[in-house]
Amino acid sequence: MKYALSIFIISIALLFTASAQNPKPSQEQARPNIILMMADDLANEDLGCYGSTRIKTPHLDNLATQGLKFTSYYAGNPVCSPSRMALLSGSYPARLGWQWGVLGYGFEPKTGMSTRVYTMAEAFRDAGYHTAMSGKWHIGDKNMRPEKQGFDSAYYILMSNNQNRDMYRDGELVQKKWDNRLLTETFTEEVIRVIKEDRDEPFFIYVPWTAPHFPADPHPNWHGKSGEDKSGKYTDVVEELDERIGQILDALEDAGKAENTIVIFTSDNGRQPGQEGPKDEPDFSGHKWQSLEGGTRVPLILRYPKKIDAGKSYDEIVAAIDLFPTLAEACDIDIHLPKEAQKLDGIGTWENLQNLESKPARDELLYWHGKGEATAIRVGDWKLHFNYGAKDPKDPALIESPALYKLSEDPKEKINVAEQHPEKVEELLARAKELLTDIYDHQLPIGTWPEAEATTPPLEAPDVWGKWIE
Ligand SMILES: [Ca+2]
Repeated sequence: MKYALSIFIISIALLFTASAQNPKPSQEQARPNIILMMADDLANEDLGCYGSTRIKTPHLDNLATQGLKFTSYYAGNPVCSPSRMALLSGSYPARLGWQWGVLGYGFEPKTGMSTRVYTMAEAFRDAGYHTAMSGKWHIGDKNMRPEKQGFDSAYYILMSNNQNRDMYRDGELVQKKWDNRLLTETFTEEVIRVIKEDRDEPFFIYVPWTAPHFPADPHPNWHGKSGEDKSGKYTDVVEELDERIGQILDALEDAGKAENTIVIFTSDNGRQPGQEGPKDEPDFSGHKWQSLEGGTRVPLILRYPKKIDAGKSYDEIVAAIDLFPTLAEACDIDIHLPKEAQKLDGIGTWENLQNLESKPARDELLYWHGKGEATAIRVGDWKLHFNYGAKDPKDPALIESPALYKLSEDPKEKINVAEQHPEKVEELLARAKELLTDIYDHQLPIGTWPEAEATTPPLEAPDVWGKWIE
């Protein structure tokens, strides 16, 4: 007994000595913080570093010179709600029961992303991170709000800035009838508040901006500032967004946290049709709601001074679904998916980003338009539209047979080479069917409100793979 007591006392003494010798890790030693920012409906042609000559985005251009600029990054879907589901779940939205549209438009409002989904925020929270969000949610109300999906603190609007006027903090209504002109400012203030907090644990901040989603209502300090006439409001809104991002980066610097923070900026889908923006020639055909490249191929900039070389470009395929496993790898987090959770489609690509010459982790991707089944697949440089053409089911220009494009030579998808490459068509169709069969076999039902009937049964096979796959 006396011996055991001595051992106990010695152990306690050693424990205290050890903790005195190993104070809490400084920001330099700790796991990296994350700031994951995502604009709403912002396209490549809106940023100077992606070729805009009309909109001035010096802070994002500077971020690109300090970090890595992606040229083949794909948002999770060409419309808001499923794009966000993909980002936070690491899975194709069809795997989570999504069928079409955005919450409040085509997507039944009493449904959303199931709480069975193990989100990126939950993984970071479970790994000891402080998780925060500031911005637009749009993937479920009631039991599917951010505070139920892994965020320790959440300051948000529930749907798009044209759909609702209430602001929430951690589930409590804190403002009715907010001013659309001030949203970017108020979400910025919240991000800076979290950055300044004195915490032992690292942070993961998700910032889904409402800008530049329509209506474009410039902040009073920016209204008319760009000097653009017809497209002026849109330009003013994007230029304010750039300036706010500069303020966030300054706050990081002032807090001494810039070196050890992974900063990401991206968009949830391409340009809104009809949104009056400057007329720089876009890199790609198509826009929001379409599976042409312009629907989902959007900017992504990643800065992490400690591990990622500055001023380079990464041209291999990376998708929104990859960010969950990739950021987990970057932060040394093992993702422990609960048994009832989703199957991940994302592929960790952190090694590739540190060694740009390495074999890419991903070389294929499925595409959806915003209104229904899967429509296309990319494998390497080839893209096959196999369902409803590139647009939507009501479009008069429906393709009558699968259409094949070689993206390096034809990024605007103008020259269908299916007849010249029938073997490629067969190969990509077969691969699409394989991937879609797996999605059909391993899907979660869509989430529903507590009192709501589960209105959407799991998808049937034709819902998932559509017209050209038998
Ligand atoms: Ca959007």
